[in-house]
Amino acid sequence: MSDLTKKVRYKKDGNADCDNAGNVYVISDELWREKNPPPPKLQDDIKDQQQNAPVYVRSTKRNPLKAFAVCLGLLCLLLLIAVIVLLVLSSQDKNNRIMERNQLLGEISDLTSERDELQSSYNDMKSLNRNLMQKTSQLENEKEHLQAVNVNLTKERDELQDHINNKTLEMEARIKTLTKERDELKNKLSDCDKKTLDMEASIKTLTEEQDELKKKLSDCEKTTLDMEARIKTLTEERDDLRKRLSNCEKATLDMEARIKTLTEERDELKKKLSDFDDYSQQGWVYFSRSFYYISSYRANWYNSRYDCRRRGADLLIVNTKEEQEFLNQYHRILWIGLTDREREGTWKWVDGTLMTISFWPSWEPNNIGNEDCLETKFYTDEKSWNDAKCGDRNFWICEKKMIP
Ligand SMILES: [Ca+2]
Ligand SMILES: [Ca+2]
Ligand SMILES: [Ca+2]
Repeated sequence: MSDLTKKVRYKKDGNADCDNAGNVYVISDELWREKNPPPPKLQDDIKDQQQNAPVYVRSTKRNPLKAFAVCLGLLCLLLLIAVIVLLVLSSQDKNNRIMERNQLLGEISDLTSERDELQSSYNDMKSLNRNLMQKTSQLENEKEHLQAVNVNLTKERDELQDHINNKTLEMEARIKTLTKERDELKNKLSDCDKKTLDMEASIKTLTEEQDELKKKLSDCEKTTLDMEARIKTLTEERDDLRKRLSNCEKATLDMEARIKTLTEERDELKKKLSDFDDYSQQGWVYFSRSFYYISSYRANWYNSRYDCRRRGADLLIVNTKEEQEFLNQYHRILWIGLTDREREGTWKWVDGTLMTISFWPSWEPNNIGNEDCLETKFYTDEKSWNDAKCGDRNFWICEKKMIP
């Protein structure tokens, strides 16, 4: 078998064409069958196949050209197999030896190159080994350092783990607290939402009330403006009425004062009228706003004045030339109300006023024997006055001034 395989490989390596290669496999199969006959069952099958062959012969007989071509091919195949067998048989030994030598040389060359490669690899391995040793030493140092670091890290890890555990507990407690607070906040938020809704409703209600109040306020302001205008008008009317009232009151007061004055004047006139009646009935004479009374007997100046005062009057005071002429009409020596008893030469009327108008004759007053009271001794002349002694007895004339 191995020989046959070699033969076949040689043919493949010898650049034989594909048809020849197929023939080689057929020949090798036949040769293999010669050395290894099939079992009886298989031989029977082959015989059966050979017995079934006439089926194809019978079919070729139906096509003469095809049968001829098959026969020709078979003949060529047989010839080619014979040539190849001869060539193989003649050059097989020589080629085998050359091939074996070449194979040996190639193997030697391969081994040499493999040795060189192994040597190089060995050197590389040695270098690598040194490097590995150094690396190992470094790695051991690093390992020790890493172990120390590992210890520290383990310690730190434990501490961190404890810290984490503590923190975890704290965080859990805090989370619990926060959860509780969150629930409370949720409840508060819910209450707040409810309150917010209530407040929104309240705000809406208040807004509506505010709008309503604004409207009322606007109406009120309008009403207020109207009222203010009306108040202004009423105030003006009031001021006018006050002014009129003030004027009226003033006029009333004036009228009252005037009425009072008139009443007083009326009462005074009534009294005067009554006095007129009384003085007229008592024999008094009216002249130029005064009543005059002439005594019916004689008396000194003092008693004469006393009598006048008793009658509600006083001795006559000469105020005008007309009154002096009226006085002289009686053609009597009469006491009148002029005296210098208080200070000699200073003549005063009985009402205390100084003498301003006088009707002395050129030789009077002479004050002979201390003459201090005035009498109308020279009644026939306008200048009828004479100073006489107050104790002398004369008629006298009283004056009651009725109208100032
Ligand atoms: Ca008089
Ligand atoms: Ca005198
Ligand atoms: Ca005299």
